[in-house]
Amino acid sequence: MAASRSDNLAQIIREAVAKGYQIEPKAFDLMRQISESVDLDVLINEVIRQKGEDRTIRVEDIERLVKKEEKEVVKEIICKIEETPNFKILSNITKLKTVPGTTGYQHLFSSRYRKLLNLIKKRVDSSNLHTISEVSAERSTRVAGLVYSKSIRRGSATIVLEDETGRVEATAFDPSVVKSIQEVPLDSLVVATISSSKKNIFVVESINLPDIPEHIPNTSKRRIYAALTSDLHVGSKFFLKDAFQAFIKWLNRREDEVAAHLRYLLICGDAIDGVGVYPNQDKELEIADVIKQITELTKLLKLIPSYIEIFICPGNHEPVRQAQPQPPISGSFAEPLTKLPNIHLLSNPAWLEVEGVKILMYHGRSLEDILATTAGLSVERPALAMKSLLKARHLAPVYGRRTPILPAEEDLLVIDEIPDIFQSGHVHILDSERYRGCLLLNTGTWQMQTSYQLDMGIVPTPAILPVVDLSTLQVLTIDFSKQERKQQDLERTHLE
Ligand code: D5M
Ligand code: FE
Ligand code: ZN
Repeated sequence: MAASRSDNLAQIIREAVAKGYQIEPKAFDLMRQISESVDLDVLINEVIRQKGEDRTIRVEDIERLVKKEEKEVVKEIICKIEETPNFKILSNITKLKTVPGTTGYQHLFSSRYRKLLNLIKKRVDSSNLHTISEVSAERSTRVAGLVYSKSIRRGSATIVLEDETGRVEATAFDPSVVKSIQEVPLDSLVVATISSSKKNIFVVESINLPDIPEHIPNTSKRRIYAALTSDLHVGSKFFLKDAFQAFIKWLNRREDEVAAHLRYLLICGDAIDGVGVYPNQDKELEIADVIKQITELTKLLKLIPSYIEIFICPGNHEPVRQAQPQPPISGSFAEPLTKLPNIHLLSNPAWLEVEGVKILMYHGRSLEDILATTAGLSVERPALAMKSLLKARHLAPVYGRRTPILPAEEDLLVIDEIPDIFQSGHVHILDSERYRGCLLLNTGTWQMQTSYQLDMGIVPTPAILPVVDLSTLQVLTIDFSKQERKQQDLERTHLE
């Protein structure tokens, strides 16, 4: 049987070629794959009959003419032929050399200092850099130091900088320098020029973060979409299962051009709600067992077409170490998920390259600390807090607040490369910002407002999915919270 089918296919191709037609390789591939379920003889004759000047038989010609009841199968095959995934996991932290206790933190901070100093030297004029012990009243001195503390007053700002040689306190009066001090995150590295005033106090003349240069982002050659999301909280009574299922249905129907060319789904932490994460959480759980939550998550993700590659990094609700960097979900917790070949479990943070586009995924726990310690930022615009992280070139600069950091030999939370897309979640508010060519996206949530968030005054934006066109890095959003769905250009809605 099989032999006669392939003979038949060869015969059809010979006939088409004899009539002066060429068959595009992808179309050939498609013909081969549908030869079992479609009457190719009739189909190709019809294609040829309808062809005009163009004598190449293409995938579109075949797709247009297959019978209605065969369209679904053919569409799925076309997706696979046309868009084999092209991704690389660049950094996935599975093992980390930890050093216990105070020594560990000393190592960590000296690693942070060295790594950030190397970055800042590329960006800021770092000639004549001195140590803090060399600051003197005689001349103006350039130093690199970690921000130990800062206090902002009306018309001035005082900062204490620290390096391995000591600390220095200096005050800024120039309004633009005062503003810069307001914006620098605590425990981040800065280069400052410090001089002495007549009143014998040190004055900050300038202050700079490592920052990023103007960046030309990488884009994919072909039009292909990635859905970036986070904070599903499967297992919570507040998880919007219906809306998430509407998203899955939309993916499967492939009715619009975005759904048809969507090949990646990135889940940036808090995929499940976990157990014992906050006091009295059990009262708000639909599923009170972590494995059962993961099984439910797997059930949902299994409904997503298998040609979509899914990447999941942990957040603060996942059953992994809370100190950052966090390893991927593993062991028995990972088991249900790893049964699906299109699921990739990543660390938090993780770097990946998708269709040539470099993406940094970080759940975003430290956003709480940045928001709490930096004037001028608010929870409604988490992408601006992400911008602060990017400028500081560190994912969790603020030490000793809510973000637990692992004491280790190397500080892996330094942002050593420039991402094309920087994704975070955690605050449950969809927001985007472009900074020097880099797209910053906080990807919202699928969880309704919880009682805790109500008390905190956090108003989430659930079930609105941002989708990135990887060929342009434009973002559109699809609102699954309503029956009537509307696609919108995310940045345009900001401006309205
Ligand atoms: O976090 C959901 C939201 O709640 C996010 O905006 C942060 C905020 N949140 C969570 N935990 C805390 C604590 N401990 N203090 C202040 N704000 C918090 P999720 O990680 O989904 O629970
Ligand atoms: Fe969350
Ligand atoms: Zn979170």
